[in-house]
Amino acid sequence: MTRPADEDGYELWLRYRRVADPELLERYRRQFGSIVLLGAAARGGEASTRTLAAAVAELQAGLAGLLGRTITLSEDPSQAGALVIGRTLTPGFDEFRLPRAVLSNEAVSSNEAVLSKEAVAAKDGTAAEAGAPADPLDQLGRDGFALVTSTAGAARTALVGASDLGILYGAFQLLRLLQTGSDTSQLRLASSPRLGLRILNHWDNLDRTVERGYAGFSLWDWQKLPDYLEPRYTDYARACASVGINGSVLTNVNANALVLTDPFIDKVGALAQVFRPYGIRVYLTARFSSPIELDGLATADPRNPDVRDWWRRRVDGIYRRIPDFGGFVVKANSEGQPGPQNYGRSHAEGANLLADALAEHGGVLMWRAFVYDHEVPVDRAKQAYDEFKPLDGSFRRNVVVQVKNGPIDFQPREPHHPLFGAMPKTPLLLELQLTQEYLGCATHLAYLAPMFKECLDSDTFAAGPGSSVAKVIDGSLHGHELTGMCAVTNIGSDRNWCGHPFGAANWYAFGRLCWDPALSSREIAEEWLRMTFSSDAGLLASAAQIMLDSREAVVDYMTPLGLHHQMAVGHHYGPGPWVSEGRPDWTSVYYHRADEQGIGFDRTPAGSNAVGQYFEPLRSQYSQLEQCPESLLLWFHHVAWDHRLRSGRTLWEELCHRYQRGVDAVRGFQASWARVSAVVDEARFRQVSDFLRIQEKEARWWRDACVLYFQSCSRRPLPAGYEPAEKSLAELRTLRHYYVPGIHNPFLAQTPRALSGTRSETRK
Ligand code: GCW
Repeated sequence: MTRPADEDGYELWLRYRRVADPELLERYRRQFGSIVLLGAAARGGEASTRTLAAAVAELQAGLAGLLGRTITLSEDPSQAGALVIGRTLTPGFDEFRLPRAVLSNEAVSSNEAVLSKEAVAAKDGTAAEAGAPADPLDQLGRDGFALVTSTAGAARTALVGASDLGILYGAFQLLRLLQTGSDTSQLRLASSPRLGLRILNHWDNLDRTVERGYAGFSLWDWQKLPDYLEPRYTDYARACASVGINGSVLTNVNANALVLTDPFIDKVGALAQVFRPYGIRVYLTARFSSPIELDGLATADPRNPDVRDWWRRRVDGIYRRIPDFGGFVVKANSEGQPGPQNYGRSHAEGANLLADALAEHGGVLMWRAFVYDHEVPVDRAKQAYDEFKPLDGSFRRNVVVQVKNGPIDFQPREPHHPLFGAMPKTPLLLELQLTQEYLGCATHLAYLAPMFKECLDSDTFAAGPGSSVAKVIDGSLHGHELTGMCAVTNIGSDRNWCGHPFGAANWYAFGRLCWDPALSSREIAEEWLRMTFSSDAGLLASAAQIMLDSREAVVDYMTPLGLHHQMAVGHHYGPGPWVSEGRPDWTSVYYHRADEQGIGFDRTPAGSNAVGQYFEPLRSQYSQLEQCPESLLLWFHHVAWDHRLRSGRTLWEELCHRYQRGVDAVRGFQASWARVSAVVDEARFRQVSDFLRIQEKEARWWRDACVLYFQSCSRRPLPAGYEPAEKSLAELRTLRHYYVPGIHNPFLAQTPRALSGTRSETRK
């Protein structure tokens, strides 16, 4: 077998290479010979809307690649091999009707689109009174689709969408089935997204730097917008739509008010125009002090009538230019950002100010719960809950509170955020981070679906057992219509989009999980691998296992047993367990609390009592040393070095063991990856190999820095078999990093000589 030709990763998972298996190719060719648009979908034989045109173009390009032949538009739906496309209830679909039994199966009902009126009516049993059509396809919700093979007449396939966007999503699903070599001969598939808001957050600055971005610069070329539209914008939209993503927040939550001015809104409008056919709305971050900064108002106090008026006028102006503008995300009174508390007002008052301005246009306001104040002398992990829980019920209907997966900050492992389940009257949006700020930036292979699933599947016990985070955010637990999930992207101007050739798997997994949080990490990994590399059995076995083990490996070599926030200051690149200067909750010692007796943050009732923010039985389970999951041990407990763990090892021995295990896991990835060299093109193979080498080196760096530092507290010998460190603790502590992207690096402004005296920095 010849090695595949080099690829640069630009095509992501939409490569559409020819189906390799000759029999399958033949079957697919027979099944998909022409495309027929039915009813309103067609206008003079052509797609009637830009969204349908995008669906047809994607199908034509995809099928041409996969099947190696041109698929033309035809007008004869009875012809064998027709792919018949239309909206639900279009005459002509009779032969494709799904039997009721199929439509009421698990797959469909668990996928109800929460925002759709039809789905809600069907769930309430009010469908008949509401006058909803009896056709079960109409229960697909706004974005749903069905793919069905004919049961009478010539062999054909129907792609039925609840809307044009549903058809586009169905087109991508059909292509995915072919790309993954699935059996399409008896299709009875109906699907719709479980979450309404499926949003990417770009932390992109207006100068095109990207906060915590490790894959180049921002995609948005503000200088050339709105006149020049890079083809890449369309490819971004295609990739997002292919996994159901329907929103893009273009700018950093550490916001610049300038983006709200007309010249920028024109640029934003040009992007919205490109994204619109793909069902992607644009959102912006709104800086709370904008009325002062842009128009010289004396205040940004939400109770001030001029301020209210300012926001209303500004929002009206945005909607005049972008009628389907999605809304705002706001980071307020957090890490130096302005907010309502500057005026003694609550987060709810701040959020409602902007929500009111957006409401009449149907806009959504996403208010972040990522707040903590170093003046407040309580455990940082408790602050968001303390601040937001009392506000439950005081937000406007178009507000969602955006909550990170865990209570600190996107660490390799955190327990779920205690706000999930604790605000029954407020829709909560789960915020994840795809960019690997705390998981090795773009050079470490870390497939994050297992981490996302860990949070989604966590039981909050808010309404008894079975109250998972997924049920909180899909609205089913507390009956909300606004539902969703968002993620800080890892996308940049790098040719392969995400820096690491495996980075795009996290983008892909995020979209797939928004669509269906019940998908497994393995299913998603295998889909992505088949589409991104190939369906070679050896590749799938090796690479899927690497992916599935990768996040746990990072946890092991960075922050095992519930440790957290141990990275270097500012850029967060590499270890810094010794960091102790500056504001306490930006230091590592604040979190690990290592001393001669032991290590870990006591969050039991005897300590900060953060456990008190969880529902029973979690509260008791986390409080008791013997019952607390070992993976979160040092998150909740300060544990003696000689305490015995389930392995029979002492805590000190187990800690060393896990650090070493993390390094060994990466070496295992290197060996597994080496085995796939024949079936992966050389360019991508080599990049992954090189990056794994970097990862192995940096895993050792993490291990040595942490173990040697903690040894200076534990004063215990290294367990037998532990690999000796290459550098001393003193050497490791003096390493300086000038090269880390993703932040304005304070070191770059200084010469090494000036730096020799530098011991603390101002950023966390
Ligand atoms: O993860 C932290 C990052 C900050 C970021 C902040 C946030 C945009 O270190 O760079 O700021 O979270 O989520 O607001």
